[in-house]
Amino acid sequence: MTDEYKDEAYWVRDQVKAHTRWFNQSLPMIASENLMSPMAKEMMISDFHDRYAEGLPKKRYYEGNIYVDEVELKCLELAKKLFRCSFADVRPISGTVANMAVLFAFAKPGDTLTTCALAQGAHISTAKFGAFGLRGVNSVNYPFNVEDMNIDVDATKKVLMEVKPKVAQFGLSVFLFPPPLKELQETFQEVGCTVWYDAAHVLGLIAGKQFQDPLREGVNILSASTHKTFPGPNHGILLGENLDEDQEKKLQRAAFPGVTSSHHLHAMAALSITLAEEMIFAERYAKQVVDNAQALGSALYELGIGVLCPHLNFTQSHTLAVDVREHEGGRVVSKDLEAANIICNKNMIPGDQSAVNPSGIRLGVQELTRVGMRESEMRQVAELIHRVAVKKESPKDVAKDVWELKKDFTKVMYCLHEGTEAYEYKELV
Ligand code: DSN
Repeated sequence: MTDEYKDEAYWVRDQVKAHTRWFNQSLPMIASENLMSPMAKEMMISDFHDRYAEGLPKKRYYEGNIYVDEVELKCLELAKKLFRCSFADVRPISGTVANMAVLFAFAKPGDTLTTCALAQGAHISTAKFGAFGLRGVNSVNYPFNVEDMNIDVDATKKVLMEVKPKVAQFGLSVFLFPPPLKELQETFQEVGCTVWYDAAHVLGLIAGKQFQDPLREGVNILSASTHKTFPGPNHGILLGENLDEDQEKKLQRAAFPGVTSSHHLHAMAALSITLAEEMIFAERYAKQVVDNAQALGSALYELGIGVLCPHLNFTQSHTLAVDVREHEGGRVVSKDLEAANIICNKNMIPGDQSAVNPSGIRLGVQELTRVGMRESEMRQVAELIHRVAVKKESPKDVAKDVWELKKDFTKVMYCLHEGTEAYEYKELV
């Protein structure tokens, strides 16, 4: 019996090792993932993982938090510096948990919020069956211009004036272009709503002064996960600007004890390190991410693949939305790409009714950029995708060429200890 469970423990470890080897050989292109720096990763197996901290630094319920408090205070200081804002809370343990905290703090059941629709790329937490629904709020969707994959400004002004939302929420999971916050700012003021921006996908771009600067464009509260374009731990963050004391307290109370008891201290330490690293590397990294996404968009488009928004240079972020309905649709194409070790996801694109059988795929270049790829590699990536998706070559054959390309890009860049192997499993001896 003892041996049986010992074998199972080792079996699990073997699966993780096999996964790690696979990703080393692959082109990971899921738009919501990234690689942590070696120093940040080290924090994930530190003793911080095994401890508890409830409340705010220096006001904890438990003892034993002397060093934890110092790290969390540093984390808050770095977050406020990097994002140039007056409020930060780093206790939400994920992006969705951060969103739940905002909902608890700023909306009551029955309140009306405005947001984008799921079919237009909104995050699942804004859905009736997600965090919005759980909080019992009513949501009204912004009119969306599918040609430009963005909110229609004039029609949205009318909707805001009509429904007078308590909170106007922005942010997408297929986040190609900045929402027109500046253009809507006057209307926000007239309506008197709180403006909330879910920056999960674009946090690293904002840190690197790309995409847009929501906290300078009328946003009061920014929530995010910290592991997409921002290359930190799987964790959450809340940032705020122009909040009064009462609003800040409400957010803090929502973070604890509202949606967490102890937060994840190892991840908070990893976040602190990533924030410091991003002070040094964010601008260079974020610029290359956007350049790479546009280069990949244009290479795919030249190969005849239906990347959305060619008239807008395809994207201003890390993400491309690609219509593959002519090539058997998103479900088939994403599976075939996976078999060729190109990892992406099927995705709804405007006009789709079915999330399980959509016409599109979503591609993100932030991880390929993180391992040092640039525009010339993006052209090679486009050819590999074309061979699988359009020419229907055997994925196994293409996988060999995927490895030919990837083998020179397995080290993590744009961080301290740059050049460390990125996909390494360190075994106990
Ligand atoms: N659903 C994740 C994504 O965009 O992939 C974000 O939580």
